[in-house]
Amino acid sequence: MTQILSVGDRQIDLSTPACMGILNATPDSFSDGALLNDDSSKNFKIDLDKALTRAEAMVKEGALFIDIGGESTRPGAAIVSLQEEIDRVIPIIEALHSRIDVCISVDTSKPEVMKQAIAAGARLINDVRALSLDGAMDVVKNSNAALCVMHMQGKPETMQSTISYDDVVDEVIAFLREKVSVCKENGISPSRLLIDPGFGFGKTVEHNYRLLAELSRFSELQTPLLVGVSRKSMIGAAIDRPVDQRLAGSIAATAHALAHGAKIMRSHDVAATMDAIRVNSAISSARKS
Ligand code: 9MG
Repeated sequence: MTQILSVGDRQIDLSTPACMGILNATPDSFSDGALLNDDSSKNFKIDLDKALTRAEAMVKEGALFIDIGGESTRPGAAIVSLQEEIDRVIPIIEALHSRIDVCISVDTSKPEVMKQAIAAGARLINDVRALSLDGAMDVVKNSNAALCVMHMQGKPETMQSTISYDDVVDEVIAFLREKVSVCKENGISPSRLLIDPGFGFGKTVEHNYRLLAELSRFSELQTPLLVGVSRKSMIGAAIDRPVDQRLAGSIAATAHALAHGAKIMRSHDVAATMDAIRVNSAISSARKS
C-alpha cells in the first residue's frame, strides 16, 4: 500500500503516522469553549486570535494537519446554515494559511464551503457524509485536495437512535470500498484518499469497540486509515469519566489504533497523541524484519 498522501501540491509520507489537531469553530463542541468570545451559544462568534493561537500551539506540539469545522456533528446538534458555516470557518482558514505552513483540513459536507475553503487554503476535505451532498464530488474532483471518506450510518440528527448492523466490520469495510471505488471512477487519484470507520457515527459502544478490535482488517482497502476516538463517548463508556477526563483513555485507544494500522490520529490533545505516535514508531523500528 502507498504510504504517500497527496495533499494539494505536498506529498505527505505516512510511513510514520501523523496527528491531525482538532479546531472546532462551533458552540457545542467537546470542550472547545475557549474559542468563544461570548459564553452563550446564542451569541456565538469565533474569536479569530484565539483560534489561531490554538492552531499554532497544536502545530508546535507536532500536528501535521489542522482540521477546522464549523458544523457540530454530535448527535442531536443544531443544523448550521451555509452562511453561518462559511462565517465560522473561512476567516480561520484564510488567516491560518497566511501564517503557518500546515496542511489545513476542513470538516464539512457542504460543496460551497468546500469550494471556498479550498480557495482560502484548505487542502484536505474531511467529509463525514462521504460526498453525499449534490455537487460535493465535483468540487473535490476539480481540485487537488485530499479527501477523507468516513463511514456514518444515518444522519447526525438521528444517527444514535436507529442503529442496525448484521456485521458492523463487514458493512463499514464494504461501504468504504464502494466509496473509494466511486472516487476513483470520478478521477480522484487513490493517492489523495483516506478512509475512516467513523467512530461514534451511528454506532453503539459495542460496535465502536468491535471496529477498534478489528481495525487491522481495514488494511485490505489499501488506503491510509484515519482514526478519531479523541474524548468520544466510547472512551467515556469504558472508563466512566466525563469528557474532560478522557485523555488517558483516548491515548490507550490511540496506541491500539496505531499498532493496528492507523496512519492519522484526529485528536484534541496533540502533545499526548504525538507521544503515542513516537512510542509506536520506536516499537515498529525495533521489530526484527
Ligand atoms: C468531524 N469528525 C468528528 N469525529 C470524526 C472522526 O472520527 N473522523 C473524521 N474524519 N471526522 C470526524
